[in-house]
Amino acid sequence: MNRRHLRLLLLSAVALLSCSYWVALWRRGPFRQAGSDGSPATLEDLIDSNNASSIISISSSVVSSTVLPPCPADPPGLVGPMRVEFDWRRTMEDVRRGSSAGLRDGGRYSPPDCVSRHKVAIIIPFRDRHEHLKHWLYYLHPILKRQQLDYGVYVIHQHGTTTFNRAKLLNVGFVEALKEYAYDCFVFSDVDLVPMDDRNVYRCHGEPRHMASAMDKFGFRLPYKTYFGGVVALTRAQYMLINGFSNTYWGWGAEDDDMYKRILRRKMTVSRPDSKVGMYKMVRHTRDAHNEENPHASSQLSLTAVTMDNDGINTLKYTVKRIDKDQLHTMILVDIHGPK
Ligand SMILES: [Mn+2]
Repeated sequence: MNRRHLRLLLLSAVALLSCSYWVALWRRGPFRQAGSDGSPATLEDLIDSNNASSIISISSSVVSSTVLPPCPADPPGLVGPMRVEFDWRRTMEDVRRGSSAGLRDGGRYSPPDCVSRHKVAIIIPFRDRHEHLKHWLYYLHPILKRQQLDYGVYVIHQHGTTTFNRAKLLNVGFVEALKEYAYDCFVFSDVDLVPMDDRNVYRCHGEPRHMASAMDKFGFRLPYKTYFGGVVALTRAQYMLINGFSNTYWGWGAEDDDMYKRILRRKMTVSRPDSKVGMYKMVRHTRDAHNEENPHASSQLSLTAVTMDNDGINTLKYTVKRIDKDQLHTMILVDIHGPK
């Protein structure tokens, strides 16, 4: 069998797999998750070995026939509880030295020795918090690598000085990340939150995940039972089911409560790590300028059920001003058309 035959054989196998995947998806309905209804998780394994980039790598590296195995379900290199100190003498050079190994341009990474089970875009809403971003990058890149994720870091930088809109920036990040790669999971994280236990894996689950379940500023527990702030993870399908997040919460507060209400409204629940694994340390800071408390929050929040279908990913409008690819992250400067 010569090289061309082998290639043909491999390509047809891949085509067959992708056909059966779409048929299986069609039979399940658009928003069902593999495995969540008790069925075997083999569909997810198929999806992992079935994306565009692995097709390319199979056909181009067939001579050496080094097809990577899937990564283990439990990443073997995790260390558990970690000490987190925000050392103000830390420089960006320290961060690059400690964190850039194995990273591709734009803060992209995939494990060198196995095919990750999770394609994760990490979306960080941002304005004028470079000091915090430095700490975040310093701690998170090594953690995310140990977690064997196929990931990218997207910093969504709100242009101008109009009122901050966290949830709308997260919507922008979702769309912009998908333009680059077929991510299946999205972790939406504040820039000042660093996990204190790497068993809190930055991946998605069968239900939307609230990851920051024990922040230091709330005494390492939830401030209230329905809290959904700080760091959350949703699959692409979960996110689409709730029409993304609201675009209309200008200023501080309640946009995360709106997310929670959307999730309940779509008959999903929220899962969380326990209060040990879910521990987070927040960089101490004062309230930012141009992020005053949203005076309309409570009236907006009382209307989520009626507004959510017409306020979200289907009504999102913004203008990208520039995209910068650093080795540690992709920075997207965006005009989100704030109120005058
Ligand atoms: Mn904060």
